[in-house]
Amino acid sequence: MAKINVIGLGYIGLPTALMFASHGVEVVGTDYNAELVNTLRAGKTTFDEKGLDELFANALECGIEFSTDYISTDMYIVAVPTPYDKKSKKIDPCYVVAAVKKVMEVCPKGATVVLESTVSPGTMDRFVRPIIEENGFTIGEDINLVHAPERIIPGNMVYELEHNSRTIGADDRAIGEKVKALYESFCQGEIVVTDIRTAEMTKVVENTYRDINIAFANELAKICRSDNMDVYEIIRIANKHPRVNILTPGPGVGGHCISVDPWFLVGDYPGLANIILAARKINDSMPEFVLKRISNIMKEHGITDPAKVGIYGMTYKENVDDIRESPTMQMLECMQKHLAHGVKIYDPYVTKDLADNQYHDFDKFLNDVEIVVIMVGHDEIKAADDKLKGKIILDTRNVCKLEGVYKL
Ligand code: SAJ
Repeated sequence: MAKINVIGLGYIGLPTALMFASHGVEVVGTDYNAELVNTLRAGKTTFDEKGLDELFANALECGIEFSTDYISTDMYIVAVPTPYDKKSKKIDPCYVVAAVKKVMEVCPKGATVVLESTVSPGTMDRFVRPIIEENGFTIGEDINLVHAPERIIPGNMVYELEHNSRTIGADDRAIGEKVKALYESFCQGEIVVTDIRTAEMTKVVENTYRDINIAFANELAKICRSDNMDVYEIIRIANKHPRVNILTPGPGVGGHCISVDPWFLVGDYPGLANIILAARKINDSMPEFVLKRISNIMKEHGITDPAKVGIYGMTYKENVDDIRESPTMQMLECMQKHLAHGVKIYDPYVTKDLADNQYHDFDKFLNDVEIVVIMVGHDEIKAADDKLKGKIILDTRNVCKLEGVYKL
């Protein structure tokens, strides 16, 4: 079995490295963040994820190593963030570029560089190939290039790593098949081999499809709110049709994937990516929509003091600890603009102080507020109907079963 160097030990790189290591592949995981590497070396995982601790223990037993150094080997898997530039909406490839440059410093001839990070179509051609060539390597002869975008969903990563289908994009079919065989060490799903540009576009399309579907649900929520219809009941019934599958409305779309990747297409294909842009705008408008709902509910109950409002949930979705692009954080920003200071906030998964008036105790939080705004449907709040009795509740996730709850 090959020895691989996984570059980037975040939400994707770490579980992937652990999975390879647990299935007979010799793995060194590399990250430039020394604190993160030290934590892993001390035997601790760096984020909450179902099954991750067990997988970590297994990988340690199998000999996985962690380092801030890149190592010389014949297979690299790069899983670093790919943000977008807020102004141009185009991909910001700085982390990918930095990682590939570092790989070039240590890799021997014949090595394969696999990029797992999601990138806009053409990124490999525009940004990655030139780095390899600038280092005197001929692609296809000295270095093989592969794009194998990840597809795992936070909250169910370990299961999905083993069971999802995957895409492998390569210039050369034989190299694609070689990398496919490596992933088959743990992946039981179908692995499709294609070219790099198709793999790049396919991944972005998958997340964009989901963003558009959620935007449709969110737009329906707004229409239904304006004319007093129950959006959840309507979607529930519509979805009984064998060819309808509408997703669930919510307070916005967060995370580092669905709320980011569609922008790549908007940035690169202005004038063509129209539905995609509209969907992004609808989803980004949801935190402000929730804010208006809060303000109307306060008026209805004669409440003027924002300190009586408690926001439940800061993460971008349920049962994860990731707050990137989270609707709650977007709403807090909006509140600052409207000078609605004083609201209280709590999330069982967020232990660091990230906002004013943040609580770390659920009961204390509930005790101190009159209105509870459910922004995230963590298991904790789903099981808390008894504790919520007597509160005014705005449930943006449709998880509370009590009577008289306000919905989106
Ligand atoms: N959301 C809704 N309504 C829904 C579903 C989601 O409002 O019906 C919201 C969530 O609350 C969250 C956001 O959308 O704020 C995104 O969450 P998600 O669970 O839909 O997706 P991610 O971002 O956690 O993971 C996605 C997945 N992509 C697809 O399902 C097509 C995952 O498979 C990808 O691997 C991941 O992006 C990624 O890394 O690209």
